[in-house]
Amino acid sequence: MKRVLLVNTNIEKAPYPVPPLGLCLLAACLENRYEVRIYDGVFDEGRNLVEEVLRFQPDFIGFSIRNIDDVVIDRHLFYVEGILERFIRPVQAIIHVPVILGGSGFSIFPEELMQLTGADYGIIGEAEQSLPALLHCIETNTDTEYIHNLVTAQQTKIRSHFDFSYPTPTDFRFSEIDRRIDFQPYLARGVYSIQTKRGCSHGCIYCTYPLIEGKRFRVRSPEDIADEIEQAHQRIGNITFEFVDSTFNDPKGHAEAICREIIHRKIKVRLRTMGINPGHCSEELFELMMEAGFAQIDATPDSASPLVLKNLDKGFKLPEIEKMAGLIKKYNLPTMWFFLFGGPGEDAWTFQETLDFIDSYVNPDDMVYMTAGLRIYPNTPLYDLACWEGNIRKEQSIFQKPAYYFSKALSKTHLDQLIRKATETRHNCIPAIETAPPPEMIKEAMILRETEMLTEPTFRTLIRIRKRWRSEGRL
Ligand code: B12
Ligand code: SF4
Repeated sequence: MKRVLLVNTNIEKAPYPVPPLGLCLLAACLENRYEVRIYDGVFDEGRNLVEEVLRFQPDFIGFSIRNIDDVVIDRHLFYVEGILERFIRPVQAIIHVPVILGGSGFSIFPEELMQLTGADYGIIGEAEQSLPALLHCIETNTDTEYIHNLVTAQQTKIRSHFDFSYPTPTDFRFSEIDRRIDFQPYLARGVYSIQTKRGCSHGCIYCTYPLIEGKRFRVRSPEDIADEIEQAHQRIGNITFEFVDSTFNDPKGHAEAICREIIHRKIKVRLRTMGINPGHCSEELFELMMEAGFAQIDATPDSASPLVLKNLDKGFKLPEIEKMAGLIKKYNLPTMWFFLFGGPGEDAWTFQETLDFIDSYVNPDDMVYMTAGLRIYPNTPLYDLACWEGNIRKEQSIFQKPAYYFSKALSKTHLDQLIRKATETRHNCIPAIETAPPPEMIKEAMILRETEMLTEPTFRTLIRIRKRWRSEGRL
């Protein structure tokens, strides 16, 4: 049996360490035909990778590139240099086997990463079918031309030629993350990631998700999802299960069906999810989510200004966000809100519209992250708009030096001032750059949680400490 080593090059541990779900799913697809091993770089950070390669002697090596940068304009962490230094270069120096790239970051910037790394192959988007097909072609020395979304060192095709429609149903397997990597370090701060579908058929102008996962929803059955959660829960015990879908409650009825299956089986787990679409929120959804075990959600309306929502092409309107906020309050479901300021048409007035919404509708116990500027990604409508408005030039690279979109009517400086002022007077509102609280605050939160045996999400404990520090003049 030939050997495949899959390397997770992500060492980011904020806001918390995320296990390499995609690599585990690929390992599940390959393991019948290959001896597969995953090297997880999150905690080891590349220190023992060379040793692992020498021991395992792989025939193929796949590197997963998840994050390119942190999307925080005033901090700008560029991860790629570290990925080259810690992972790719040391391996290329000791072994000459086909090197394959993939992952969500890679899927956004394939040409740049192929050139920079000198990799032999890359697969854009999901790879459950393409990766086994590629390995087979390499082994049998047959033509790779028909492999879905493949790039090669010789032919880093123009991205617009790629197909994001994914016509065939996805071959969803159980990731069994805890069996494939050392899951111990994740038990303290981590989560068990679950994907219930792929793709997003909405068209928010800045968003890369439809480019990475495809432009239509492809869902798993609720039974399959519940099976996966049930089995992982039996193996691991107390861990939070987190849904990593683009939006959890899309398409309509999907989230409700998953909750019903979990309730029906009496699975007692702690759940949380990113992306709740205000468009599909109902009393029934919230009731089911509470009963199924949701302990936290992320609400990402981006704006509460009717004009900006329309210009971002969010596909929902202010009354739907107000309804969602009402349900969040009614069910007291801990929520992290995310607002993205500076989009097309944003000005001081629209900024105030969103602030008014926060003041009137958001539970003050919930966290609100305020981001200034929208990261411009290739192949998005925002990219075209930014070129047209002269914000960026077509020949300009936005890979290593990311470009951010700011509305013509509100400069970055002015927007920063508005955000600073808004966050100074609201203890639960935080500028995006401060996503990691000061270490002393985290320490205090941990002590408080332990002594008072708190089970609320940590952000709620942090909000209370922030409020106190503010009143004591420590913040
Ligand atoms: C869920 C998510 C989060 C969650 C993670 C929760 C969790 N439990 O995992 C949270 C909110 C915490 C988060 C945080 C961050 N995220 Co995030 N996140 C995502 C999201 C939506 C899905 C990731 C995921 O799990 N996908 C499901 C798995 C199954 O897919 P996958 O890993 O991509 O794997 C498939 C393919 O990519 C491929 N593949 C993967 N590896 C390999 C390797 C080889 C060799 C091959 C051939 C193929 C291959 O095959 C796999 C199976 O089909 C993506 C966007 C997206 N739609 O991809 C952004 C995304 C990855 N995040 C992004 C960023 C920037 C971040 C943060 C840095 C933001 C911040 N400043 O906090 C942090 C970093 C956190 C960390 N510790 O790394 C960016 C990265 C792009 C960039 N600019 O760098 C993305 C792409 C979103 C975007 N802006 O476009 N994130
Ligand atoms: S709904 Fe979310 S995932 Fe879908 S396009 Fe809009 S921002 Fe992206």
